[in-house]
Amino acid sequence: MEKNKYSILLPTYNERENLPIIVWLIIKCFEEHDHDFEIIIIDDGSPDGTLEVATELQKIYGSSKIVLKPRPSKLGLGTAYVHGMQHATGNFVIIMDADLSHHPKFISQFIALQKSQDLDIVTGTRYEGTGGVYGWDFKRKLISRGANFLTQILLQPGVSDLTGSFRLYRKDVLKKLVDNCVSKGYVFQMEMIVRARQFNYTIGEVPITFVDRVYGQSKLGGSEIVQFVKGLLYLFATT
Ligand SMILES: Nc1nc2c(ncn2[C@@H]2O[C@H](COP(=O)(O)OP(=O)(O)O)[C@@H](O)[C@H]2O)c(=O)[nH]1
Ligand SMILES: [Mg+2]
Repeated sequence: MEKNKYSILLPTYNERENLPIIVWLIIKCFEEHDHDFEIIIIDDGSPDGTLEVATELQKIYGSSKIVLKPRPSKLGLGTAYVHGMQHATGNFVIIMDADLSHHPKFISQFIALQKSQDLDIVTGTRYEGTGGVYGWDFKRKLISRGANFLTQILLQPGVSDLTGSFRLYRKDVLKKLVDNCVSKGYVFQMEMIVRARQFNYTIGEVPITFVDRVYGQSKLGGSEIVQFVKGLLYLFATT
């Protein structure tokens, strides 16, 4: 049997403090479990010099492990994933935030679950079992819960965390989903799961703890919430 390779997509915007730590943790996780991997960093011209830090990391760990696919300016998270995916050489793709909200220690559980049930997608969940959210204020928790609750009612996707962005995909499955997704921004994560259900892909869930970023600023704003509701209603009307 051919060995699996995992391509980890790390989109970054102003993550110079977080990047060395997350990269170190990812590498530690993969070396412990002897999985083949590459980390693809998609930096969107971060003014804080994240790309220079990434270049240093590439010198340390080598260009087969750290792949740099920068873009000149902040073009958004959705297209950052697409851009990264186009350069992925693994047969599996892992998507996660670079701000340490997603701990790489969960990746081995994602991989084990995928293998045990031959799944197409494994998604982290903050809303099942031992999963949880730490460091968010009441408003942010309410928004996330509300978005998940609304989506559960309208679309019944059968997955407990629809807005999370810590996931593992078979690469061909991810490609098919991306080709069929219409939304951009935060609603994109939810649409991916809804489309996956449409195509009858198998989805597993691993409880994760999500810890709010310590360094830097979140990019969630009011316009993202409006976009989410619009996208949700669009999917409700069309699927
Ligand atoms: N390449 C790229 N990365 C982005 C962009 N916006 C956010 N990110 C990264 O995407 C991840 C999630 O963003 P974040 O602001 O933490 O979102 P939040 O956790 O939902 O508040 C982090 O690793 C960010 O650095 C963008 O426009 N381009
Ligand atoms: Mg974050």
